[in-house]
Amino acid sequence: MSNLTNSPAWLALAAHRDEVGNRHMRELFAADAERFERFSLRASGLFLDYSKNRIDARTMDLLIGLARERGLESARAAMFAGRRINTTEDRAVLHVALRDRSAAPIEVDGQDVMPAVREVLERMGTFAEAVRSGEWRGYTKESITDVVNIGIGGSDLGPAMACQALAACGHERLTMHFVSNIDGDHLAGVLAKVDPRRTLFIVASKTFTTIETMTNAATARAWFLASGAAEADVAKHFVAVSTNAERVAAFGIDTANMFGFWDWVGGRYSMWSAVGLPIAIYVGRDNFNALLDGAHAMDCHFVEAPLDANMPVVLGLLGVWYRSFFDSSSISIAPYAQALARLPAYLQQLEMESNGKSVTRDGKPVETATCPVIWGEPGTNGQHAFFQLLHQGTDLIPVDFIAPLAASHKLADHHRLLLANCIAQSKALMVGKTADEVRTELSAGGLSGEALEALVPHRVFPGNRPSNTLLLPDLSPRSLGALIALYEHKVFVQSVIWGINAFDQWGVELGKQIASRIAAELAGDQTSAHDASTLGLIAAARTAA
Ligand code: G6Q
Repeated sequence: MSNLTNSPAWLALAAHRDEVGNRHMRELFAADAERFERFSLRASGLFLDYSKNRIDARTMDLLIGLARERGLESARAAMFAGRRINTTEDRAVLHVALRDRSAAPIEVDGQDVMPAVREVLERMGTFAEAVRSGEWRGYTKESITDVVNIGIGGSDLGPAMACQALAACGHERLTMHFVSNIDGDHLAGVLAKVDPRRTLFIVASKTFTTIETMTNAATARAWFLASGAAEADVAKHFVAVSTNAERVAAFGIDTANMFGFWDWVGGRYSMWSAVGLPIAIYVGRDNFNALLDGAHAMDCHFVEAPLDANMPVVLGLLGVWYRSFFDSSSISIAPYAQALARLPAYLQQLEMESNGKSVTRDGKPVETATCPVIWGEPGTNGQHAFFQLLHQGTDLIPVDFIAPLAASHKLADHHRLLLANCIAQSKALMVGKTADEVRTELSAGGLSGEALEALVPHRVFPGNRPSNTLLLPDLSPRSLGALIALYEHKVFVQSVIWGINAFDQWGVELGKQIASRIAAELAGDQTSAHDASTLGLIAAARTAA
């Protein structure tokens, strides 16, 4: 494969960028009555309007050409075929197998993984239904009312985000809690609210070595025993989700109460595995299956749809277009759904941990910028906070607007106003407001002369600010599954274009190693060689302790 930035497709895009990049979207819409139809797509129940982007038909042709030139189709085939595409960890990448609803085998090294996938899913479903029905009881024979998931990163963000998103179909008796931070305030806050006799702890850790999770789990276990329960009662209140049976047993959880998964499931791609147990408990087996169905439908679309009508491909390429050709260094995620409040944080990990890389798959420095910063807040809240910068700031920040068309609540009129705001923001970003429009508006308000002219520059909106709008029919498990799978594949598409490995995360290691050394040093009075700042901070922390 030729180098990215001197490949024919890249050079053509670079030349084309000036042509289309200098045109205003107002003009592009005026010149093409079909623009909305041309630049919108349906897939797996989702609707994507990408017409409010700084593109024309040729831009998309060139971007699709780039995807072909970079071998997207063969890379996609390699992932779905269970090849070890995560080369630095020598692992296959098969989160798609976790939600595969066909009867076809999926092999890793000649071994069909599907029987084990179905077996764990079946056990999860049975266990979830037992907790929901009240058949699973605590040591005083009471039903479970509170579920506390102890996990961090990939073992926390997916289930936490999904349980909040799907609260409308959550079990009435159950309250879900998620403890991730090693800051004792997090666990203490939850323990203060729950009754040990009616609480189920799920200790979720792929490795079962993560310091935050192991510390929180040990404290929760000690708290449970201190409440008057016996060792033998632990089995009724603690279950584990892990790939590491040995460590689970060593921690003191019976492996009969362990739900397994496999090294080919990356942490941030794991909510479809046993890591999704809190979701299955909260919304039930059928709804969890519907979540998997939605993701599988998106997988099929990603594999089957032509590249120019392929939603993850289009979304991924648009991201590359702004990152690489407009030097746009962040993307704002704006879910117009309070229940999706954790979605920006979830996507932050998915995108930034996957594609926040500076070397290519073969270890060479990347030739272009890679993953932008992902951030956001639910609308309409964001409008009253940072949207000012999106409209009139100096950076070009594309926005993904995400909205369910049907409300999950029955409150009159709220949803109409919510959707109106979502649509209005994408329009305002696109059309902006010209100086002449500002003048007309101000003079209609009675202003004239110097006073009017002094205000004009402040009230001009440049517009031409890009956005995608993703409409979900509703915030159902199926729609959520399709939405998350869409972003997973978007990330994969971008990694193929940039030539990086989206599935390792060596960047989180160094801090962990140094923290364990400093933790030991804070417990004693010896300090190893550090820089002056680190030594000073250790001394300050010792004083406080
Ligand atoms: C995800 C990352 C990371 C991981 C956590 C928790 O892709 O690898 O966020 O999920 O560090 O790891 P454990 O599940 O092993 O505790």
